Amino acid sequence: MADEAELTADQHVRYIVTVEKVTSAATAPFPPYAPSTPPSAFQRPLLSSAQKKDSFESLVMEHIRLNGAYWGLTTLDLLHKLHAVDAAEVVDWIMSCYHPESGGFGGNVGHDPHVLYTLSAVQVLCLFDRLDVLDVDKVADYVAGLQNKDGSFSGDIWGEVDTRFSYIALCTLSLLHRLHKIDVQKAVDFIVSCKNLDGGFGAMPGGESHAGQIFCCVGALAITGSLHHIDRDLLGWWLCERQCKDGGLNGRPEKLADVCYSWWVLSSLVMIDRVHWIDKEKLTKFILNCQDKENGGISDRPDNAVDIYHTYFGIAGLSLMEYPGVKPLDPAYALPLDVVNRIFLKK
Ligand code: GRG
Repeated sequence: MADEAELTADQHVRYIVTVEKVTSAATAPFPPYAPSTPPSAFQRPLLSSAQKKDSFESLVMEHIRLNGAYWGLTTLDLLHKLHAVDAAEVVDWIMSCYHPESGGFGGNVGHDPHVLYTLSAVQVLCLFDRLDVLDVDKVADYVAGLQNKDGSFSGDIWGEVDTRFSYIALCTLSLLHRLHKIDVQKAVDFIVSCKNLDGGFGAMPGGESHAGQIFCCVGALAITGSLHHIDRDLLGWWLCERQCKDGGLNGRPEKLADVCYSWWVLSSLVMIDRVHWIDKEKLTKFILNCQDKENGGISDRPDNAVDIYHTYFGIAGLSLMEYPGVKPLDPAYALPLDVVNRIFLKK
């Protein structure tokens, strides 16, 4: 059975479009920053079923709706189906999550700003080539203002520090061509201070190596041209040991495989040029076996419930393994390569 598995792309597109509409219907009806714009079709319930609006997925996505938009829309683009949504409506909705006073974006309409959602907003605008709607310096100042004296970044005004936020800040500022607004050397020094003896990286100095944090640190070092701080063989060995007997990848030793690590681990391996150390055929089969072939979507492990996060990272993993019909993704910016090229060639 595993040998015959194929990517059921059409079903995934249908699933994503449905989730996008259902979860957007669950958002607040009157966005505070767009008084002159009536609620768009992207914000209106497009499915008549009230049950759908109260679906488990739409409820758990409520506070991270902007992340969900990034996962779903990037997947559509990877599958050459970004035109399945109305770009103007999406951009309107993204901007209804913007806080003009701070320059940051919230996870949903009326939610507090945080760098996590600010990067997703910028990434989605990049997908649609609509960075022109932003006050770029205001957004960049918001992100730059979160850098701490030691070079680390907080996620928002409440001050939590994590290498995730270092990556997010560097990625956002680079996409906006505003890296000069921060102390890049200090940002790099902080990331290097989170490197462990096993070659991996944690959330802060002394934190356990974890594939998600490794992606963030390797991505941040790639964006700043600082990959020379990495022992590629040592880290490559730790990362390729993440492949389990079932072919899937885990995030750290003794843990179960999960489709999302197909992205966190593989993208890191691509950036340090060690992706050939993974058994791609076994990993491809693992991902394909996590599909709901009838209703679309991909789950963390075979036979579990699908969600938009695992659907994106499963297809992102296939993209990094050059699966036919899936666009190539940039491993550092987590955006389709053509989008990244457009941003940096345009300047
Ligand atoms: C633009 C792709 C992109 C990312 C933005 C938010 C972020 C930057 C990166 C998150 C990196 C990260 C920490 C990913 C790991 C997510 C995850 C599955 C955590 C689960 O951790 P545990 O301990 O699970 O619950 P394990 O698998 O270790 O049992």
